[in-house]
Amino acid sequence: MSGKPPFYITTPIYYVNDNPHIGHAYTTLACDVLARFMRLDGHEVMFLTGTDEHGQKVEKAAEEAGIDPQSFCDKVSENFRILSKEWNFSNDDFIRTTEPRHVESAQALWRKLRDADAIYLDHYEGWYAVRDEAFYAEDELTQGSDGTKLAPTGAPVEWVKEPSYFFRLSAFQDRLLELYDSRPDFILPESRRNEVKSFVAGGLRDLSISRTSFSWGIPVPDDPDHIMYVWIDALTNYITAAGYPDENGENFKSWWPALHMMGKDILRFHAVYWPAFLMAAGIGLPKRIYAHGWWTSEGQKISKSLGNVIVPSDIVARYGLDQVRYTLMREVSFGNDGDFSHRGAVQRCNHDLANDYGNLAQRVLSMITKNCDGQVPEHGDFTAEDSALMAKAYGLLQVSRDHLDTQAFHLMLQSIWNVIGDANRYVDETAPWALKKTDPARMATVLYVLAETVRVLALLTQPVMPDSSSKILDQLAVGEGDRQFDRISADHALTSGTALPKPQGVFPRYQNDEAA
Ligand code: ME8
Repeated sequence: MSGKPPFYITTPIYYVNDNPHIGHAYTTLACDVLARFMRLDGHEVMFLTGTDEHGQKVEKAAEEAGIDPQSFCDKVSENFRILSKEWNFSNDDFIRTTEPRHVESAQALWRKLRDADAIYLDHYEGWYAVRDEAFYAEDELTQGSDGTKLAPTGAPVEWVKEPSYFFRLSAFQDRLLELYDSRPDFILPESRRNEVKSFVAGGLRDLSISRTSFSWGIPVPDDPDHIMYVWIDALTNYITAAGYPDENGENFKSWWPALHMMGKDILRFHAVYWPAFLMAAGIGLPKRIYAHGWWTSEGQKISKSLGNVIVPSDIVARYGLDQVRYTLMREVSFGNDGDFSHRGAVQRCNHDLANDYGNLAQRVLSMITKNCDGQVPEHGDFTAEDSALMAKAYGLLQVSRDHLDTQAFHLMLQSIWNVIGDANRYVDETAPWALKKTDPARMATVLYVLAETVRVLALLTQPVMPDSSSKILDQLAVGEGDRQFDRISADHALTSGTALPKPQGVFPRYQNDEAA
């Protein structure tokens, strides 16, 4: 044990009415990068993803596919597991809300809420959008071009009238506002926190939390005419996977609370409803709710009707996996909306990866092969420039920790690329190829400094680009056991005389460059 606190991170669980798209891949990728970073930094990590399988939307999709809901869920859920493999996601668990462990957990939470008098039986009459699986008030609706009523998200709504259990959400307004004030980084980014605050300050209505007009859901304990509203069922997955209802078990105590990552569209469920449920049940609150932005494609909103859905496996086939992982994490200030374009992706592949990073590693390793017998060179005394470059590289670990503490992936990558830029300038300024004749000992020192800098860079790019970083580390003969972040210091610097394998390029240029 490292003595560092355990780290629990979750993606939303994805509806199985749809196949994976870039939105799913993006949320899970961000979690994967954090999970990998924290593991490399010596934390025990639980990284959870999974599928949200109940509710009217999934029931309808199964009906349309002409199969029973459970077989439908089994089939589509598998596509999300395949996405995890294809994108090299390192999730430790994959939860499905139709699993017995989850049904037990959701029913236990329900009983707890009922026993705390946070639930009462009444009738619901109002608007419901199946696409969002959300209830809306009349004054939130807009008119579609054909006069139909639409949710603020653009989803069609229908009038629902049925008996329903309610959660006393209105009783939690003050406690929620207090929470947002006392823990300013509970919701990030800050602009989103302000949105949530003003929503809650505007007043909260009690929340309908059961349905009787269809049956694809978890039965309400002791009242099987009702099934749970899909969001109370879905949110509970986060504690199920940590061992709930065994609240006093070792698992739950060590993992909970979690950092929840999601897209901005589902922030309200996570930042308002979920903490209120937990408060009512006397369970600790999440560590953080982070809502990231949305992607457009070539400047356009992504939608099935426009036919511009970005399929995760397509972009990986086109640009390469690590190239796509890097592009998505670098292209946008995390938290903001962003645009995925072919031109942007090619620029990242060719400029940042092939030219800047790849070329640095390749140049250094080839010069070592040619001029230093393919061994980590001997070095003499370091000049101020040598030491400055290596110190800046070592310093990146703390810089990266600080950025990832607020999920600023783009800033971490910018800082790493600053050092890549410094290293490339150092190559040009020291001109080791010219030193070969004039001062071979100095050449060896320069190449040592560069190889050591590349080692540190490759350790730090592991969370974002696991395979490519591993290839670079292989070429520097850094063993599997020496790839944790505690090796980022001069004490673990490369050992002169170590034989290195023949270097190979790691980041090919994107050819067939119609955008250039
Ligand atoms: O909401 N860009 O499931 P879901 C970025 N089951 N992110 C996007 C996006 C885009 N264009 N489109 C969608 C659900 N997303 C619930 C969650 S959690 C207890 C239950 C994101 O399959 C979106 O913001 O609709 C969300 O985080 C996820 O992809 C889609 O989730």
